[in-house]
Amino acid sequence: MTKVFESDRSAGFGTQAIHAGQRPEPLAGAIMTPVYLTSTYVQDALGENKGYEYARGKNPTREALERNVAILEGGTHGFAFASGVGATDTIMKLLKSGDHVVCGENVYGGTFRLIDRVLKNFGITFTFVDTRNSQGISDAVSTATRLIWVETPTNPLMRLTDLEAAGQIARKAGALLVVDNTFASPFFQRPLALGADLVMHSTTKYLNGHSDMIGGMVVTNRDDLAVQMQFLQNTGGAVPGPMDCFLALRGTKTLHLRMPRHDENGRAVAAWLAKRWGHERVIYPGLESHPQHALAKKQMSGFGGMISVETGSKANAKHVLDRMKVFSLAESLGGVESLISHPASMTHGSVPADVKAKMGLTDGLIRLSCGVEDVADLIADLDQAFAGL
Ligand code: P1T
Repeated sequence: MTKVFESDRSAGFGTQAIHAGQRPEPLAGAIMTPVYLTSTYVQDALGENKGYEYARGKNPTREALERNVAILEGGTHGFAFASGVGATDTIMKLLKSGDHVVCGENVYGGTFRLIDRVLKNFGITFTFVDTRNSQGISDAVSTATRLIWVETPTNPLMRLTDLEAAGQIARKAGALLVVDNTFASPFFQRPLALGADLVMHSTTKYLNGHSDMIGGMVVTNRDDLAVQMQFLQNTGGAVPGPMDCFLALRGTKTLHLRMPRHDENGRAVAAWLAKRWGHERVIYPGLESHPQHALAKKQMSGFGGMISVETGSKANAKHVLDRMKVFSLAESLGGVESLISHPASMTHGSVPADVKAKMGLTDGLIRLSCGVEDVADLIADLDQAFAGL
């Protein structure tokens, strides 16, 4: 099981981002954690080994990443997965037939698809609620509820859940609170400190930050859950390869440098869009016009680079998307380069039309992931793309 080095806890976030979970490699002192490309480990004698038996169970590169992200999230144990969805799938295997889950109605489309097309077939029931309203979460809880799943801010509607309130509801219900912290990253939001039992990430996004791998992560500070996650990680086997772990680990070393720039660009682009297109059509928790701006300021230390814009129609969305030059039209987010997407047909393409309509995800919505380029270029790009609208 990958437990953090306790000595890493005392440092500041930037020092932790660069060093936590890593020690100079013992053979030559290499400062970078080696990529342990191996499937197995030679044993000293029958029943005697160096703590490593087979690489599905443990890999030193993976362990360094797991410790690093666990520390950044303020947790004690980390578990890396082959994708964010793989992490979600593994968390759901903590459940059994008959269990009930309260889930945010607006979650990543792949999370919804996993629930709707796969997990429902295993006798687990789900109630989808608008988790902006804590009372709604509470009302959905039943005696069978074992897990509350929230994304905050949500993908793509940028809605927030009051994590302290959700944590209290979960504790009262004897259920686990799981928070998908992908959009905020641990630099801006630490769900474990606010009452979450498990934090989940698509490592693919801000943690890696360079759009060159797919990965997932789960962090907890509960020893009992860590034992179960370790068992499920090894037993389910959705583990990342060591090269992807190396890339993610290299990415986290600059998380504290990248996030303030994503945030700075996000704020400037959101302010420009609000002026150009109308405050009510620009969804960014950092804008005072965002209905949950006060909560965002309370539980997040920054707002990041994700912005959604209601263009009013699919034709308007297409007008903008087809003209972007610096922003690339692509799925994903959180990389150094700016991306733009059409959630209704891309990330949330597998969500049925009536479900999208209920949560307010329209064909006119576009989503921006502001990268770390020069903000003047991002705004100029939007200016030319919105021309004519
Ligand atoms: O793509 P993967 O690493 O499997 O992560 C899934 C996932 C989980 N949670 C959130 C909040 C996510 O945004 C994602 C992946 N999202 C995209 C690919 C996207 O463009 O929104």
